[in-house]
Amino acid sequence: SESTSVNTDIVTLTRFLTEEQTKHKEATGDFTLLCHALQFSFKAISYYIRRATLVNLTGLAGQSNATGDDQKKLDVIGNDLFISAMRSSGKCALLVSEEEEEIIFFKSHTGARYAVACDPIDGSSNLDAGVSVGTIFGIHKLADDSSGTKEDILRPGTELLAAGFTMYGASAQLVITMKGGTVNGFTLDNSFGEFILTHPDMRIPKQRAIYSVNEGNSSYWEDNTISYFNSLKQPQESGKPYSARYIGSMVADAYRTLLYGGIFAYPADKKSPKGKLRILYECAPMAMVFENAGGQAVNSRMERMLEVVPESIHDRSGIYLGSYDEIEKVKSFHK
Ligand code: P6P
Repeated sequence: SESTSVNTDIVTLTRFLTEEQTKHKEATGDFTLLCHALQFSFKAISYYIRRATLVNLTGLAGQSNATGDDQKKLDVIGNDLFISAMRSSGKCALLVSEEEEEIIFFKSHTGARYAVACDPIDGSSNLDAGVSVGTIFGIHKLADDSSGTKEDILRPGTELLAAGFTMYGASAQLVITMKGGTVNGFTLDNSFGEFILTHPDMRIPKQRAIYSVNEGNSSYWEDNTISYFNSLKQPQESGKPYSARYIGSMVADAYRTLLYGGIFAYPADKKSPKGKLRILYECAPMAMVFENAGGQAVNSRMERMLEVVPESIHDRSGIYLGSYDEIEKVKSFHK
């Protein structure tokens, strides 16, 4: 009979997390349970994002959906789903969400040792255009003597236990990395309802002539920022200038940069001196993923992004994120 090569050794995220746990003999299993709640929230958000266009969520709510703006109610649904998943896990002591002005403390979770930061639906302004959006997350462990305070989350990215994102594109792609670990990509298989390991040990190419920045801000850029991007537009040793690729959804721009190489940037400028992107749930989690994949991430002062300490839970930073050699090139323009 014709042998059909069936992969019977399917690594689901559930199995991956269980195997990860066995690497830590002191593990209680709490982190694993927290990650199961995380993966549930990604599946639920993915489901609602796909349905939003079909059932016109706001329409069914009896509200006239005159403009795409109503579509952004998915921000609220995504946020509610995430909070609910963290609450029901019982393992999250506190949660910072892009959608919540204040920290959410789960007081009933006595014994919970984790602090989570997330942007439930990053890039939501693109939702009605059908552009890929995503959920970005970072997980910190509480200080040993703490029962969960703001100080537990206002930590540098070097202390993150895990970080990653899920991009809701043609399929839901989860990229996750643990402290000191590799970067692994999972694809949601809707027939199983499981995230399947499709991109083990992701490594970003050392260099690639692709740059990703909103040129619409260039009149606000500092001189060294202008010089750097202008240099990319000149023919390189290859004889060709860099290609420009900008989607305007960080998760989509970051995922392409991770796979193809190149550089993504949202520089601090005269209009936004502290930058636009948020440290806790955009810059730091992405910086951890890119460093663990062999890339780099720095702020507009060329400081290592993971060493930046946020001053407040919604603190912002300029960011350059990408291939190792591409960040070295940025640094050469910021001496
Ligand atoms: P701009 C989306 O609103 C977001 O927070 C990121 O996902 C994205 O990279 C950035 O802002 C886009 O900002 O100013 O280029 O529209």
